[in-house]
Amino acid sequence: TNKTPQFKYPKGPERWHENYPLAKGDKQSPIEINSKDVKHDSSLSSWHASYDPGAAKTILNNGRTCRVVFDDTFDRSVLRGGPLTGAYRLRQLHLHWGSSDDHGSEHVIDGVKYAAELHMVHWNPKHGNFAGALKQPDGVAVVGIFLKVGNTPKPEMKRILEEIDNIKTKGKEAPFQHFDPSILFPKSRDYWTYHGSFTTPPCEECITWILLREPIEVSADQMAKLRSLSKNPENEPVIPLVDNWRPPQPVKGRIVRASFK
Ligand code: SG7
Ligand code: ZN
Repeated sequence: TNKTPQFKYPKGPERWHENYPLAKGDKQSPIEINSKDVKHDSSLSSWHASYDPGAAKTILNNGRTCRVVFDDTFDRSVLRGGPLTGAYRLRQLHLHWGSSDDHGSEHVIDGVKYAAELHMVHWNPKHGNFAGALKQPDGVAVVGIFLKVGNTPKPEMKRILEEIDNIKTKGKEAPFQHFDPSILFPKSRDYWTYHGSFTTPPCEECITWILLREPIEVSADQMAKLRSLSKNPENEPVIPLVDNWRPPQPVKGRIVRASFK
């Protein structure tokens, strides 16, 4: 029969290259960042997000992550500055997390794995549409924010976590309107930047990564809430949606630049 497979890429990340050769490319993500190898670049300016709360549309569980989708049909919510040329449109945000608080992030900083990593995905409208942008080295910009478990959790994460119960299983979607994702940014604008790829197949090498140095805090309860999502569709045996991160890939001579000393 031609039943649709349950997972698009059932094999682990170490075997993705068998079907997606780009996964063994020279500019793959995530990577491990060692502060001693980073190059401070005083020419790196600060980045600015100007987001329209009205652009938020829906929140969904696709069986691999929890994602908030934004209207990107015009320059409504945009990211500028930093390593970027021109304005990039916000398309979606999503998270990666672990099965316990001591791992879950994709990028690793000086050996530290955070409990989760939030990605805000933007694309360069000079390439016409998102699909076109994926084919260009300057096509996409992702802002990465680390989530760390602590005692002063960020109340701003509440809005997303409140919706978790409405999107428990794969394929569920709920309205998610009037939301300004810039409330999720940490205080400091300091960042690392490098050229890399999507962290899921086909792993296109089109991303300017902007990783924020300062993590935001979440509570252990908030992390547990995220882990209560399921990979399975409704009325099927429960498979917890956890450990949806790709491990660090070879740096292959790339230079990571820092906006700070
Ligand atoms: C998540 O990460 C999803 C994907 C995303 C992928 O699995 O949010 O989005 C969709 C539409 O499935 O892939 C093409 C794309 O945005 C990889 O994004 S990431 O490199 O920022 N982690
Ligand atoms: Zn991601």
